[in-house]
Amino acid sequence: MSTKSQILEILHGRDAEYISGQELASTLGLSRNSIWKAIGKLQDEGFEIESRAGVGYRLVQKGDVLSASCIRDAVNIPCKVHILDSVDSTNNYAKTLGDVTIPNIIIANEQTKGRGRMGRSFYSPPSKGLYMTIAFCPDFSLDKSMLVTAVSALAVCRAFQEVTGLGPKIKWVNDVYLHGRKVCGILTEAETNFETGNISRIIVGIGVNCFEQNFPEDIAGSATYIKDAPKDFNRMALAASIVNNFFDMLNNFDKKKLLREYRSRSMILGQQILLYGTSYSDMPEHGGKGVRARAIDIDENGGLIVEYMEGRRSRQMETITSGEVTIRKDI
Ligand code: BT5
Repeated sequence: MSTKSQILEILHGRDAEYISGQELASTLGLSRNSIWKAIGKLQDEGFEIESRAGVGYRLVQKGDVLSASCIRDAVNIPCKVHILDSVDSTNNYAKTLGDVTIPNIIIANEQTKGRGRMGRSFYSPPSKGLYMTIAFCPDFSLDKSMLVTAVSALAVCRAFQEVTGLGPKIKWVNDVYLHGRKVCGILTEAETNFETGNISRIIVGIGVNCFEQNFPEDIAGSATYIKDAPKDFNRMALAASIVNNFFDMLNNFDKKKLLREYRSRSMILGQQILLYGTSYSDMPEHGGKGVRARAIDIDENGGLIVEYMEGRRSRQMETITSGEVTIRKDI
């Protein structure tokens, strides 16, 4: 954990009480000058830290601090929490960790190379979103692993409901939408043990736009943030709720119930859609035109059952397990 994160964590834990520079310095084994510099950086980043000569420092507004101990306290399972100021990608970081026999939760204030699926990027500016990875060793079958992305999307929806009162929708397979725009993307990755053929580690990356209002041009028309959140909304509460809901669903796995909820949260079922493949030229951003189809149902492994509406497979049904879907706007 960086000095800044450690200081924030200590100040956060002290509520609004002052703590002297000397105490911070000896707790962290640093010089008072290093503490002073780190506090200055935090103030530049917008944290309201008051400093009073001869008394010390205090966090005026608890606001949106990311604190490992607070998250650990709010999470219902034993886990290890890593808070990072900045990282290329929390999913990449998760892959460098040794032992994840207890789940590891990695949260960064910023990602410099946030990743989406199929080589795409995920815009992750500092202090504006929740960029989190849950890394764990699954003790379950492949069957259940196939539904991890669906479980993650549902965990995000439930957490939104709990923390903000908002009811987002899921766009198959891994996007969460608010008011018709993307507010969250999920990237699920797995590492396999080649000797046993089992999945040795599951890495679930979740990116939520919390406060960003000025998106880059390419996503300005399709992305959104949590506009109508309560005043005391903060990323830690959302993170803890996502983690709790995620493990609650996996530990009390009820496939039927889960799929029922997934279907009820789906924004595409019954809709006319365009279906894109996963090869470079099929992707919409590279000129792929997509195939017209109707979204019929979600199958028991989380696959999307579609009925084609054009081409040689017109009127035929198929279950899609990967790819990209958009809702048709031309009808
Ligand atoms: C995703 O991929 O949406 C998965 C995003 C996963 C992000 C998390 S953050 C923590 C963890 N660490 C990582 O490095 N990644 C995970 P996909 O469905 O392929 O969508 C990517 C597309 O969404 C991009 O090509 C853009 O069009 C759009 N996009 C990028 N950034 C966005 C944002 N912040 N909000 C909404 N849309 C965005």
